[in-house]
Amino acid sequence: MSWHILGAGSLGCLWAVRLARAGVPVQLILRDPQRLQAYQEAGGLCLVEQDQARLYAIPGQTLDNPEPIRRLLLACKAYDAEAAIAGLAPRLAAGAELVLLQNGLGSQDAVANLVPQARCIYASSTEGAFRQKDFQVVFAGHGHTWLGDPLKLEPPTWLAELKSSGIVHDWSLDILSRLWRKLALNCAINPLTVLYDCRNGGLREHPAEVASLCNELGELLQSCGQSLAAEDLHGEVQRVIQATAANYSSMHQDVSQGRRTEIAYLLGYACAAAQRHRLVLPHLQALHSRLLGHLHARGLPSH
Ligand code: NAD
Ligand code: KPL
Repeated sequence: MSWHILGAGSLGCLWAVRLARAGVPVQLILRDPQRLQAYQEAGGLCLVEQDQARLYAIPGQTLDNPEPIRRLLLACKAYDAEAAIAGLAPRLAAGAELVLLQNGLGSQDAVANLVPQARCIYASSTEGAFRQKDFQVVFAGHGHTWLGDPLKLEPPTWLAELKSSGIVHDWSLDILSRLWRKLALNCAINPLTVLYDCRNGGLREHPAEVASLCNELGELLQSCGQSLAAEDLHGEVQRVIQATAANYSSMHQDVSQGRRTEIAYLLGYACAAAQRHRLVLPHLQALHSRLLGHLHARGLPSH
């Protein structure tokens, strides 16, 4: 059975290439005929691994191609997910399965609500890839992907295909806990790196601020029924800061390159959840306001 992959960006390319070279049929979905033409002129997807670039001529098609979709990897940013699925919904076959690769929280439920006929599998990934130019992606960091379905514990039949493709993964029986934990880590680290314009390691100069944020995020996780995700959050944040000290966070990279951030699905989502639970989290809320101001001053969207 064929995989359709929407989003010829970093993670979309990384998945497409690995599936295709393991012999799994893949179709890449491009936004419109102009993008499809540009893709065809490029001759396919180029993946750079260990400084070696290789071109993979994976077939492409546009969003409005009539072919039914049974397995879809949604590999766009969280803020594009709902619109992308709205465009594809008429193509989803009965019993279609979707893998949602978006970081943060909020977009997955929005997508699942739009397509109740499909099975939505949520993913959380620590793999790293970036686009060097259109249709050329660098595999920058090996990592792990957790997949899970908040509504159904049974794993899908195609996990073996991921294994044979070298996509290191585990089936998670509590994917929401994984996504909340990652969201909390990202909220404790990424916005501060933007505001202090520093690498992750620069946050070692601001231990009190990091600790206050971790306390409040822990309180939020507890109130949201995510006590497992709250366990030793501060300890893990400190370990991540140490282990990734030389790196710029993904949000720092987005802002410094003038790209839209996923703030609404990270800190925005956390602050909205706090409000729903009537929690007063002054450090988290102040951080959100400062970050919104920072984005506004640079002409970047706040959603
Ligand atoms: P990206 O911006 O590199 O790629 C997204 C692609 O989707 C773009 O090419 C965009 O044009 C395309 N797209 C958006 N809407 C579309 C539509 N309607 N039709 C067709 N194409 C459409 O993004 P990415 O870095 O691959 O990130 C995807 C998600 O994975 C994000 O939520 C990100 O936070 C998460 N993530 C990324 C990495 C990484 O290393 N890149 C790691 C972990 C998690
Ligand atoms: O995931 C990250 C990111 O930069 O988005 C880390 C390295 C964990 C920092 O929050």
